Amino acid sequence: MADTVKNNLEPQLNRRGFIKGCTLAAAALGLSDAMIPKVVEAAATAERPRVIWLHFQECTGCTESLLRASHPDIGRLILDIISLDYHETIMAAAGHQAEQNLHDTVDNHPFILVIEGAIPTKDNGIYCKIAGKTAMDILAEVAPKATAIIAIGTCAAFGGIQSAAPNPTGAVGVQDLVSDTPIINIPGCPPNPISFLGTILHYLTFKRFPALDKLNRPLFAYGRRIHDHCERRAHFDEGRFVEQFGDKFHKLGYCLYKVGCKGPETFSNCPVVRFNDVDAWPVSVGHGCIGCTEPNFWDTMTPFYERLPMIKIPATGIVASADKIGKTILAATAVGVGIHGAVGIGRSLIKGKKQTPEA
Ligand code: FSX
Ligand code: SF4
Ligand code: F3S
Repeated sequence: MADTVKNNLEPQLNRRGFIKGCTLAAAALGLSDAMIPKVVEAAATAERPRVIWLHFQECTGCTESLLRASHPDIGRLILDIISLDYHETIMAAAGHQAEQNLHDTVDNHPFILVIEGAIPTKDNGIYCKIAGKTAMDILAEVAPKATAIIAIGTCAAFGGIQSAAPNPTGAVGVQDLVSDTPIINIPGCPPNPISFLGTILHYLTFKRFPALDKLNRPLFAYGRRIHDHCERRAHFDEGRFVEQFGDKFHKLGYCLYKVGCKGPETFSNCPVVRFNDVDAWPVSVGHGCIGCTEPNFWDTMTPFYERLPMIKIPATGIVASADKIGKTILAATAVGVGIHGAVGIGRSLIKGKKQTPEA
């Protein structure tokens, strides 16, 4: 059996890249510089956890962004610190040999299960089959034997685009079908690779998974709203908005709220960790956040280019349309601003189904 999936990606990281990747992940985890040697040591010396990676209903963007990112240190580091025993996209094995690899690990070793993609449940799950079995059956067979499940991407976490109305295949996220195995959700469509890497490195360094929110998302990556650490926030607070894409306010870098930014309702670290080696994120390049880390965002965050309808100022009871946002109304309070969409995204944050290991 292959200890690690043979693949045709780039060669292993050199020492400099290894340390750089660990340092980036440690920063994303919110660890102090003093902890970096401990993270590096854990990554270098720990027994590599076996990982089974299953693909169901998805676009494979999660894998592509993770392993072929324009930040090669991150993708290579992930492959260096885990033993990837089964991964349909990059493994060289095929057919019966691939199935044998899967069953050898599942039946004989502890392993972390990574799920990418939603699971269709309608008509007994016939809309996604691999090796003659439905995704539902494969999940039911493999999930109970896993140490923990990492649901990578919004599809695996919450159903994603497959579950958007009218959800023709009855697609759901992993946590709707699995109840007895700890689940860590790493949503995003696709998610930032650093959030996955940080989760694995936390597990290697501290022997436990990071603390989670009520939606089973690691708090280090999903603990704060986009809006609360956005570089355009000063424009929002001063009532300076882009009115339409391409206008003079867009060129001046004003707030994108009126052209649909869902940052006020979205929990993610995008403005801080940014993406790839170009150090950009959607809002920094002039596009609003579409809320891709939140459950049901294809339904609840659309239309993507229309603003959230109402703004509430906590402690004052003031609720106003975006047109009235500005110095005058914000001067009424020093406690901050909450945005409330018509669809109750905020409410969904208190409806988590289960808790998994805490830090
Ligand atoms: Fe889903 Fe992953 Fe969106 Fe795609 O494969 S989270 S469709 S970008 O990337 O599962
Ligand atoms: Fe940033 Fe969007 Fe909030 Fe404006 S509405 S400050 S662009 S997150
Ligand atoms: Fe997604 Fe919004 Fe970040 S769209 S990538 S959560 S900025």
